Amino acid sequence: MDNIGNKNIIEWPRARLDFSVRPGSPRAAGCLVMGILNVTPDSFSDTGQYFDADRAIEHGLKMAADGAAIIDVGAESTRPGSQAVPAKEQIRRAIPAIEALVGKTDVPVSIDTYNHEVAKAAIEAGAAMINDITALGDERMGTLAAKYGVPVVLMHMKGTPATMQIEPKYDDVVGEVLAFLLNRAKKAEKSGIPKERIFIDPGFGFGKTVEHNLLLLKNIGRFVDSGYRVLVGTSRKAFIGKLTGKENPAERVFGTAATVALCAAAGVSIVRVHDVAEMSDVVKVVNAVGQR
Ligand code: HH2
Repeated sequence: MDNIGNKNIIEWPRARLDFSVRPGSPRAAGCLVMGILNVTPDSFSDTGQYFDADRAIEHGLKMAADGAAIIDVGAESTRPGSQAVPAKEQIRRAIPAIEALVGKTDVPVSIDTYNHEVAKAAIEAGAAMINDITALGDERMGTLAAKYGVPVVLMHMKGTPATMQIEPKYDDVVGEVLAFLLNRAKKAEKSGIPKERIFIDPGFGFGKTVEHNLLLLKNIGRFVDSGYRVLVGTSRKAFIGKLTGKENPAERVFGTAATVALCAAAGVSIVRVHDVAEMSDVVKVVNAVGQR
């Protein structure tokens, strides 16, 4: 990796992330866990469990206690076939949970949105990172991240959540997704976001068949080799259900663990998961092996 190779710690005005396997270790960079907090009535896995602000806050704090290095708050489901939620409603859902979590835990909070108004409100409420599934599809998002000095996650998606799973096609899924992400990452740098604050994410399940997801997972090392830090979100997704025969997302924990272990072993920096306690154990073991 160039530029970020020896930096196992990234710090910015609002927070810091330490990727060292052993704090202070100059050698190995390990994988961190991002916990998913969906303040939504209709997410594919949580299906409204944390729509109530108090329950969302309680769950966020539990994920922090279970080992999450970041809590990712989302106020709009982007499951296949879902419709967009207006910014005002996303703000109404997300801000109370963000404000409470920022006050009650040191674990940084990220906002999962592609809407710059929602991201701005979240940052003003104390969020420290932006997770954008459209990879700065709206350029105002890049300007915002640069202005506040917060890291961004740039994710690949083919189409929109409403249409993305209708026969997605690629000639070379790995090459095309990687080229798209590198292009967006360069744009992000041009808008003033330093390279070490950019994470790229292939977007598992976002306009991808089972075959596409498997090829991306098998070749995740190519994304790591790009020189940008990589974030991966496979947690409980449909392709894991198809491979294991588990229709209920809550039963996809072991399948998810396999993907998390593969990613951590390949040098992925962050895994975005529902099952924080379980996946923290997975990354602890893989990180310890990686340090040898
Ligand atoms: N996946 C989901 C949402 N946000 N962000 C990134 N960076 N990467 C992902 O893979 C990703 C994401 C979808 O999962 P979830 O939040 O559990 O479901 P829903 O969109 O139904 O709320």
